[in-house]
Amino acid sequence: MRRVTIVCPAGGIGGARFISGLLRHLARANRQDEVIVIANTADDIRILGLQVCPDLDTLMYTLGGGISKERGWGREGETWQVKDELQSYEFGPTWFGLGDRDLATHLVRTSMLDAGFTLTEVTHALCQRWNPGVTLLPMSDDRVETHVVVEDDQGRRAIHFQEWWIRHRAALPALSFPIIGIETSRPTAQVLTAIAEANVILLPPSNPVVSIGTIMSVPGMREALASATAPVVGVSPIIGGKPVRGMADACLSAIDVATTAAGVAEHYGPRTAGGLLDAWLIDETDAAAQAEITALGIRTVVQPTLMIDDDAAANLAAAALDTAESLR
Ligand code: FO1
Repeated sequence: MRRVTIVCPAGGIGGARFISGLLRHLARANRQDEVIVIANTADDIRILGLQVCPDLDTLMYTLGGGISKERGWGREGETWQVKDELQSYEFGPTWFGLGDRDLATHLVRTSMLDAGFTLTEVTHALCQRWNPGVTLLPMSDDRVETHVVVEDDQGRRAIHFQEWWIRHRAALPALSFPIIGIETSRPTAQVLTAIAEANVILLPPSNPVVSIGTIMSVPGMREALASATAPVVGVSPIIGGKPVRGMADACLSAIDVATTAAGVAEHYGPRTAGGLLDAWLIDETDAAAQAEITALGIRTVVQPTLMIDDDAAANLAAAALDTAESLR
């Protein structure tokens, strides 16, 4: 079988689990295909002088075997000496957990960025150690940051996405998600080439607003996807009206999108009308929505989408890949 190039725009935890399942499926089927991951970087935060890239690191650690399975982010076997020492100094945002092992990644990244390397070059260098089994590309080398406009007894203000996500557990109602720097950002040349040369494009069940949404907000990205020859198949991150993990519901309600498999499909839109999707995988729980989504012009496949274990993730990825290949 000819080598297939599979491109996955992805966020952190959900994206990493799906892509890990995809690699497992390809290995199981003894296929030598190439997987290129376009990672969201709008979650990034500069903290204590260090550039932290949560989605890039979650993908790199998960696919490279270093992830904390319990947390879904950060390193297995992590220690927190530096964090405790900072707390003793009452210094820095104590709500952001920087582990001792994880800090080394941020020190290497920040030093290389300060030396003038691009985030793409830095990510490539870090992956020399982790060997994630994919080509891991930041969506852009330009600095972009998702902030959240909230309103509470302190009045209306914008806080960094990570503060909203971690410190407030997304419980502060979000009024909007301004992405600082997005207007002047651009996809990297490597990202545009990957999309143009892809045979298949898969959208994992990542957060549709602050992961897939931010990737697609980079000027030129949606156009690149629209003009790609590859079919685009997405997986619903919503099952039975609830996000599988994380707090996508808080994000979706903030942009007036229904927290349903159909709502997200409509938000992404059919490719035939300038949207993202050729096909959409929904869980059996949401089978009743199949006709409604198909009527949008999006091929809809009912398939278990809960990645309860590695095999479930591999089966889901296989179904998405098979659906895409049936559309080629
Ligand atoms: N998530 C938390 O819930 N608490 C944390 O203290 C935390 C620290 C952290 C440090 C580095 C990193 O790469 C990720 C971290 N995350 C933490 C997860 C992160 O907020 C999320 O993975 C994404 O940004 C949301 O998709």
